[in-house]
Amino acid sequence: MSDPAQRAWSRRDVIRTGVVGAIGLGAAGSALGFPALGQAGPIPASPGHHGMSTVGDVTTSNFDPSGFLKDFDTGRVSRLPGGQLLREYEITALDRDIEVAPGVFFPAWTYNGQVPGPTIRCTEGDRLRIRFRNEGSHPHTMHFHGIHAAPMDGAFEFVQPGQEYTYEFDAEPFGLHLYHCHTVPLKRHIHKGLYGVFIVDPPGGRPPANELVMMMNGFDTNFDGENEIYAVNTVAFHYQRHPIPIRLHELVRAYVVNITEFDLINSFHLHGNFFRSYRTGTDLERSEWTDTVSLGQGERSILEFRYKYPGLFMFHAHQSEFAELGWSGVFNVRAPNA
Ligand SMILES: [Cu+2]
Repeated sequence: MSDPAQRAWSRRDVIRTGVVGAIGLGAAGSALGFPALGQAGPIPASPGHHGMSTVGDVTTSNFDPSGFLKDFDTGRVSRLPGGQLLREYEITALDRDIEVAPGVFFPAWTYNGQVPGPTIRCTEGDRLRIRFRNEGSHPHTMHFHGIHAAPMDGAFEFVQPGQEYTYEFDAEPFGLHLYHCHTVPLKRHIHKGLYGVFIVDPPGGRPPANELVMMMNGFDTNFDGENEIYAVNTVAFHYQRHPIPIRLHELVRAYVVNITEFDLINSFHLHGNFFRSYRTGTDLERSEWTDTVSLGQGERSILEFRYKYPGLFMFHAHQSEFAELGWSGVFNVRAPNA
C-alpha cells in the first residue's frame, strides 16, 4: 500500500463498502454514499442531494456544527484590581463518542465534550485564567499558541486523570490562534479531538461582519494512521446538507484553522468569489487576494469576502480526495429580501 493512488482507492473503498464495518461498530449500513469517480454530475438544486454527500444526518443534540460556527466563548468577565479585564474559563477533558458522519461514531477525547473544543475569544491584553480539569482516561494538557510564560505553555506539566491545572496569561498577540493538548504521543492526543480555536481580537476589534469559525479536521476511524473522514468542524458534509446562509454583499469573515493530523497540508477553496487572506490574523493588512489558501497543521488564516451574486456556492478542500471524504460545504447567498 505504498502507492498513493492505491492507498486513496483503498480509503474510498473502505467507506463505499461499509465504513461502519471497517471501524468495528457493527451497525448496519454505511451512512456515506459516495459516487464512483466521474459520477458527481451537475450541481443540483438541492445540495443535500448532491452525489457527493451523506445519506441521513447526524444527531446534533450534543454538538451542532451549524451553531458552532458562531459560538464564541468569551468567558466569565470581571476586572482585576489594576483595571485589567479578566476572563475565566472552565475546561474539562472528557472521553466521549462523537458522531462524525451519520451513524459513524468516533471514540474522541474532548474539551468540554465537543470537538473542536469551545472557541475561546478575547481581546489583546485581557488576562485569561483557564481552570483545566482532566476527567478523561489519559493525561492531557492545554497548550495555547501565543506569547506566555513557560509554566503556562502546557508542554511539560501533564495533568493526570482526576487532576487539574490553571493556565493564566495575558492574551497576545492579536490574531487567529489555536489550543490543543500537548501530551505525547502528540499526534494521537491531537487527532483524538483535543483542540480548539483561540481568537484574540485586536484592541478596538475588527469591522462588523458575519463571522464563522471553521476548523479543518480529519478522523482516522480505523486507527491505521490515516484519515477516513475529513470535515470542517467535525461532521462530514454537514454544511453541504445544511448550507450556511449569508447575505448578498455582506462582509463575511471566516476564521479558518487547520488541525488535520496525518496529512501534511489542507486547504480552503471558495467558489464564485475571491477572499482577502490575513495569515495568522496578526496583521491588519491582507496578505493575499485569492480563492484558495493552503495551510499546514497548526496554520490558520482569517478570510474576508463578500458575494456579488446570489445562489449556492461550494467551499471545500482543494485536495479533491478530502472534499470527497467529507470536507465540502455550501454557502447559500441570499438577496436582502429573499
Ligand atoms: Cu491529551
